[in-house]
Amino acid sequence: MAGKPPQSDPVQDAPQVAGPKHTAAGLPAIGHTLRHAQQQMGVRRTALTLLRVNQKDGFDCPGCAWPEPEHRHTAEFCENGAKAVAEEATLRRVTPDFFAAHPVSDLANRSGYWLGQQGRLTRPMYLAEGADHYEAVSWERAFDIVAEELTSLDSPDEALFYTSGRTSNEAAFLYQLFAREFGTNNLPDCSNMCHESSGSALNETIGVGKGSVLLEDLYRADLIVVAGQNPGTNHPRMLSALEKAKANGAKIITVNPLPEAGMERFKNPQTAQGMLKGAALTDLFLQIRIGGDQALFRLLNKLILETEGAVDEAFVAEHTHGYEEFTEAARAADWDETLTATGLTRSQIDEALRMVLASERTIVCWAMGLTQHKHSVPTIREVVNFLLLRGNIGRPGAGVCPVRGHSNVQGDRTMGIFERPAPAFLDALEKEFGFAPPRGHGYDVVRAIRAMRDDKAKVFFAMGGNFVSASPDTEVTEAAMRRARLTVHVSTKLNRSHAVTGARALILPTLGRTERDLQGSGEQFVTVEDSMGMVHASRGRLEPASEHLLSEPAIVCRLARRVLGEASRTPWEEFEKDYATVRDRVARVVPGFEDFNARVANPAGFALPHAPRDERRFPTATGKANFTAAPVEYPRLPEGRLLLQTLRSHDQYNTTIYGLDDRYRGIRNGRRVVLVNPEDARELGLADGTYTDLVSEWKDGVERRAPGFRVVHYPTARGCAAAYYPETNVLVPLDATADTSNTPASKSVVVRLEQSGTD
Ligand SMILES: Nc1nc2c(c(=O)[nH]1)N[C@H]1C(S)=C(S)[C@@H](COP(=O)(O)OP(=O)(O)OC[C@H]3O[C@@H](n4cnc5c(=O)[nH]c(N)nc54)[C@H](O)[C@@H]3O)O[C@H]1N2
Ligand SMILES: Nc1nc2c(c(=O)[nH]1)N[C@H]1C(S)=C(S)[C@@H](COP(=O)(O)OP(=O)(O)OC[C@H]3O[C@@H](n4cnc5c(=O)[nH]c(N)nc54)[C@H](O)[C@@H]3O)O[C@H]1N2
Ligand SMILES: [Mo]
Repeated sequence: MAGKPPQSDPVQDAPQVAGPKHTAAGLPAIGHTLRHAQQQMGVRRTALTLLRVNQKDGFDCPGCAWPEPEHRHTAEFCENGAKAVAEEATLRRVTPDFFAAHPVSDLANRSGYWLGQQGRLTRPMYLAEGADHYEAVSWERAFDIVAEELTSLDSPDEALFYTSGRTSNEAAFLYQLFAREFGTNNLPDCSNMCHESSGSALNETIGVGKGSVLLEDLYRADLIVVAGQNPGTNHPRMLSALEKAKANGAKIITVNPLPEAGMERFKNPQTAQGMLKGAALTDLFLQIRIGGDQALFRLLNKLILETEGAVDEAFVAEHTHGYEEFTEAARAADWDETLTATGLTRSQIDEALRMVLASERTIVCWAMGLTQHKHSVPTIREVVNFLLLRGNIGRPGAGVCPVRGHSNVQGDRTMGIFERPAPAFLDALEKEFGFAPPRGHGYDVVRAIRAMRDDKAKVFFAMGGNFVSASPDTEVTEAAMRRARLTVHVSTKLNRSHAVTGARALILPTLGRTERDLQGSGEQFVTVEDSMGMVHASRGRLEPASEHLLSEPAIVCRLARRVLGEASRTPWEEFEKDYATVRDRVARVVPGFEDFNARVANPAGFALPHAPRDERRFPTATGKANFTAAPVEYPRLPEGRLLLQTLRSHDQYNTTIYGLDDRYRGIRNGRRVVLVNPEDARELGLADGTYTDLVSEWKDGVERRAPGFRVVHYPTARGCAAAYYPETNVLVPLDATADTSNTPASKSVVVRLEQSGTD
């Protein structure tokens, strides 16, 4: 008996299913782009705005962190970039009248989609203790409220300063400076939930927590492995780069439990030929079981070791450490166990090996499919082992390529948004600004939630993002947020974090990337760093959504003056007036930013130094690139259970829902779907179209339930299931995190499917 979807969601969630598509982008994508953009912005504004995305004198696309090609087309059409822009440049507005009409209790019952559709925030809004309506307040009053709460804490460590990844370098630098002058390293950020595992693994093994390839390297590679990533939806411009790499002779191996449209076929909307034919990007598709990647790479490493002449011995001898221990572990890799862990066949792995051995220059790209598991850090370390074996780091056309998410998430970390800052960074801050920064480690996202839950943190301040929806274990997180004294969100759009609040709450509306930023010294630009460590300027041109908006740097500077007062010797007023003065300080504090202002004047921007890439120097504890030898792990499933990954549809940007379709996966008009392999579904007795509850099972014995998901028979790997985030965050236990990086394991949740209404 099929149950019914819950009626509580005001959005009519009635999924229709047509089966997966094989081709991504092309003309239909352009059509969708324009339709979506015009609904939000109108025709004229659409044309003017989209023409400025990623142009030399324009703004950086607020979508993903994929780098710009050197020769930028006018409007390099990217459907999802355009949606991100339209979402921000929309003409819809949320005014004080809106809040008068909608009490918070009402907002808390709305879907994230509905909240986002209301438009741009226009005024600072305050929710007083016990009140049910936000009311407009002046900026002065808003800063007074934050100051009142911050200065009455028993310790600065009772405050949390979260950052999402759209924040510019300038705002991020000021924000961490303020938090540290205030006295805490509690700077959790979205990266904790995202590529933290990559940073942890790369820092330890190659000494730099960032990718080691530039765009040119992709064009020169012989082999590109794309593992745990869905570029057709999340990094569409990457497909053009892969297409170019292929034209230059590269082969591509895709490792994914799902066949994802863009990797199968890609129609490049920039070229007439690409439009007509569409290229198959993937040469070998390894449809892996969720969490099987470490086992796969371990076995490939064993096979490389067993092949005469396959190891780059000169590189290994000169540049690496830990080879003996690693080879011992790798030689013990077992075929049978690997086939079980990966669900692959022997001939597929043999074929992969042939391609690996035929390649002199190999790049491995990855995203959330590798970073959000319990054993993510050892998995990424195994990828590093794989590349080191054949000397594939610090050589043109080769290297590690973690593909970042938010457009400036990498830059924010470079600017010091980190709960565990390096002592050298704090020394530099101390020297430049003449205060003693706190030295103890702060809370990351998961620890911040626990701290609020346990009343150890009482003020939550967010520079962007949507903390309650993005975080794991929604019910736990929401209860934790509600315990706070004050929650503050610097935001462009309304989201659930504005409705699930502390005793008091503030919404501080801010300028987006697309908007003109006028300060005392004139029009400002900001800077961002992409996934490949290129830094460049971003300049908004649109009229701000409201005359009451302040820029993120201005908000931080005014707040800092109000909270820190005379005690701070930092020239906050000057920083607010002229962002170039902020960049002058960054230049003196952050290595690689020497002459920042002069260099960023070059429209192409500049590359940050990367010792392993540039000079095969590995600034690790051993002074060499480290091989590692962790035991192989993979998820083991109890009978009748599936391993659920929580992922993005084609119509969302993280917690921002653009629409209810996932075109490439053939799903329309609904998000409460769970994709299940037809064989598994048959064994579980779940016909396509059945409504089920997803129930997550974790060792704490707590039952976490997401009701009313329509089963969709879908060609995912056996034993695996997929459903969208954030609807399924309720299923991810707070304590289920990656070892070392503490990233929520949102790609490996053990679930059982119960027919809705049966129990
Ligand atoms: N349009 C759009 N663009 C975005 C975003 C967005 O929401 N919308 N989000 C941005 C952000 S913050 C990020 S971090 C990135 C996210 O970019 P992605 O990492 O591409 O995002 P996900 O949707 O989480 O997709 C995870 C992919 O990994 C695969 N996968 C899952 N588990 C495994 C596994 O165990 N092994 C392997 N090999 N594969 C696995 C899934 O099938 C899926 O293809 O995109 C950024 N860009
Ligand atoms: N289950 C599960 N959970 C996940 C993931 C997953 O794959 N599965 N992915 C994780 C990942 S990779 C990430 S990065 C996090 C994302 O976590 P967050 O970064 O916290 O979430 P977003 O949805 O990107 O934030 C959207 C909000 O940011 C605000 N915003 C947009 N632009 C701006 C701006 O320019 N300035 C300011 N101040 N605010 C702005 C808007 O108000 C909008 O509502 O979620 C994580 N959570
Ligand atoms: Mo992310």
